[in-house]
Amino acid sequence: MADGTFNITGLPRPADAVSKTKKIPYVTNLPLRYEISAFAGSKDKEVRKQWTLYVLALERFKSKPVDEKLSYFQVAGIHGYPETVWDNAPPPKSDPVGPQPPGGQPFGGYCNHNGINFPNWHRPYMLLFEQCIWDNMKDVIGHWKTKHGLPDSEAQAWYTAAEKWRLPYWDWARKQSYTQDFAYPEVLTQGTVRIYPPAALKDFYPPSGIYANPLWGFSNPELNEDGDPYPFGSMPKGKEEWNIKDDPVDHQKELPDPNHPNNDTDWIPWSQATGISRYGIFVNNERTGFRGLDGINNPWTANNFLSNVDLIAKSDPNKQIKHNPGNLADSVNRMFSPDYNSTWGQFASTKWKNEGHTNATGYMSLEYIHNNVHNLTGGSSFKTGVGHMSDVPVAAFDPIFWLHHCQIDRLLAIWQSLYWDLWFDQKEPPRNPGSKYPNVPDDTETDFLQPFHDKANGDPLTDVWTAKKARNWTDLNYQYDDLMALSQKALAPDGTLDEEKF
Ligand code: TYR
Repeated sequence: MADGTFNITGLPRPADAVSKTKKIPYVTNLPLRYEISAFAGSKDKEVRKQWTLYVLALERFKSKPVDEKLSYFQVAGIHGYPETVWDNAPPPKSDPVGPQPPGGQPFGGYCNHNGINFPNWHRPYMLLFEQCIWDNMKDVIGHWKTKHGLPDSEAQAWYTAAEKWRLPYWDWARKQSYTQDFAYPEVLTQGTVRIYPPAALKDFYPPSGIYANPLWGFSNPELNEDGDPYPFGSMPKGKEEWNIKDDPVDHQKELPDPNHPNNDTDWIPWSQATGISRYGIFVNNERTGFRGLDGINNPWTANNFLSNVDLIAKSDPNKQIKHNPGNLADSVNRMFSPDYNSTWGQFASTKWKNEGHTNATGYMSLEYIHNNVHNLTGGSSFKTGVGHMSDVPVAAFDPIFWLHHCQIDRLLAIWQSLYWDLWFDQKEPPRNPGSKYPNVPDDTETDFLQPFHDKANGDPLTDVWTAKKARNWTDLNYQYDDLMALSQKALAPDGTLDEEKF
């Protein structure tokens, strides 16, 4: 049908992968999604190849022009701004105008928030990103072969490494060894990284292996005649439809808590930014202007916030946490506890809480913890520095977004391993008596998760991923590095499946 849909497939399954699925997904020999610090710091030769390819592929992906469908800019742009059509899907939602009632999603773009498909929409989104990086890895190796004469035999070892690569995650609920506390991954504090390109190509790379860190930021790939990036809101002639606008922050103005850190400004000048910032944007005196719009990182400020648990409670606009929330690890622990969450709706999204489905303990949903980490990672106050990660319409332009959301997908997979049957299990309960919240119907597992297509050249309206299609992550040919161990509890000592445990 219609011209061209992009097929989001999941990367290929290795020939030696064996499915032992009974009920809970269990497939042996699937390639692993690693924690970023283990990935970046590995001494294993094959993993070093993967790391090198990842760095070079991410750099290549980020430099693609904004009018290319498979550019970093457009893939990140699916989430919110510039609110343009992607892959022939129906147009995304526009920014709502004026004060918004609670419930539903107060943002434009394709992303799903405050709905029970929040974790499921982001699953094919990660798959698309993984596939884009992987395609760029292959291009890097192809380039080495054709332009730099890398021998076929050597290229083959690199292709093999690429086949087994999967997206890394940032486990922000684990203390980082370099600070002994909750913090950015160490590699996010460094402007440079070490890579290990083929020895035959050593003349083309710095001899030290020291290379610009593509996780450090993202600036507009559209460059002016001096080679400097245009502001995201002033794309060159012919590319204006990709302009990024300012966020009027109307949704944040409606927050009931006047002390919410986002309430100290009425707009964020994203159009003027030439690159993403982390705790980097400040208001000059009298609000005559802003500084830090050219991509400024303050990782040590971020680390201060991430390790300060009180902030989670303070930045809670809806008072979802009634008791001391503990630190990030405690939050995750409670999220997985049946005392806090006993249905899919409670676990998956802020929506249930926002619409008045309270339980005795109060609870922290995956989305709620995720929101806090977004704000803590990017910075959401002009007093201490604002960053893209804290604002939904632009968050995905920051490369750390993909590490954070891979972690969200991992937490989803852990929930599924623990409570496979708690999946769209709840009947929508009646709203609390007197609830002022509108009765927005819950998402379903067959809702189309646009704009993610599951067929090449398919029907852009119907060949679309759904929660149901993406439920079993092992069908998408990845496993999390520490989830095999969890699944292995179901294996008998001789390695066969312990039927009793399913
Ligand atoms: N700003 C949002 C809040 O305060 C959190 C958030 C930020 C959620 C970026 C998603 C996102 O992409 O709730």
